[in-house]
Amino acid sequence: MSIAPITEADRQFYRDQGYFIIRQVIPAGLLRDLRREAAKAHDIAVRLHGPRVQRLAPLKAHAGELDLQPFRDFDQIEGLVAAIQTLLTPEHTLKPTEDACLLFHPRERPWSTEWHRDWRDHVLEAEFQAEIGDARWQEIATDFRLWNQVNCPLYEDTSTWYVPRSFKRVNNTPEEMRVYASTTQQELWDEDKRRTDEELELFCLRYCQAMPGAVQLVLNPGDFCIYRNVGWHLGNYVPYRRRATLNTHCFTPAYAQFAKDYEHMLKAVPAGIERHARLARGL
Ligand SMILES: O=C(O)CCC(=O)C(=O)O
Repeated sequence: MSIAPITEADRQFYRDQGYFIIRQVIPAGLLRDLRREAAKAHDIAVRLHGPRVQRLAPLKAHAGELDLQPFRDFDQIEGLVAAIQTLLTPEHTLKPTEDACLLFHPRERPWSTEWHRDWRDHVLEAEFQAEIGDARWQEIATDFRLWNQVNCPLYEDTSTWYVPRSFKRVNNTPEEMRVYASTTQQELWDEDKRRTDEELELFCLRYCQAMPGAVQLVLNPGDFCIYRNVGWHLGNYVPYRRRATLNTHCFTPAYAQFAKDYEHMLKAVPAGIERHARLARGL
């Protein structure tokens, strides 16, 4: 099995839309081994954080119970790094998968994350304006050395929704903000069971569909979807749709430097989306 060559049209698509799917990168034998370890990882995550846990990270923290070899083999898939470098830049590498995480379906009850744009939505506005500001953010958000998140599912996965091109905009549209503000993470999580499971499922789905221009990503086993995570996105989950999806990153030294330089700003936010995401992970 070989990975289809990346074309100039593919590069343009990613730069314009903010997402691209490299189809079927995982060979069958490796897919079998990853699925086996992912099933164990899900059991560990549920044991540690409960039946609605979203993720287990980093995988290597569970080396005692997981066989990490399939995740290391994933890093070495023939032609994968070359495809990433053609799509992005020659300085990109794949973050070691044992440092990354797996995303799971809930074993009980549907739920959804809020619509969010990573990083930008996780810092305080006043600090953001003082330290970065809109003009610099425009450069940062469209710097292709940064913000290349990956979802690579082991089973068909339609959980992720994305708003193409939104990563390029510093300011959200009023309609986007109206949808964002139409609910809260508490309501989408519904811990106190105000809705039946079906009501909650449809409520979350309506919230996904309400976002102008949003597309539901349809990923098949082994599809490697790269998306600019500073664009609007969310994850919407139901217990009947089995999910084990590698969630990782195409990495550069510039990204490591950015994370180091601005780490203090992320820590400044005690509430908001990031806190809810941690709650969902049981952390
Ligand atoms: O589940 C997904 O695909 C997206 C998850 C996400 O965006 C988050 O947890 O912040």
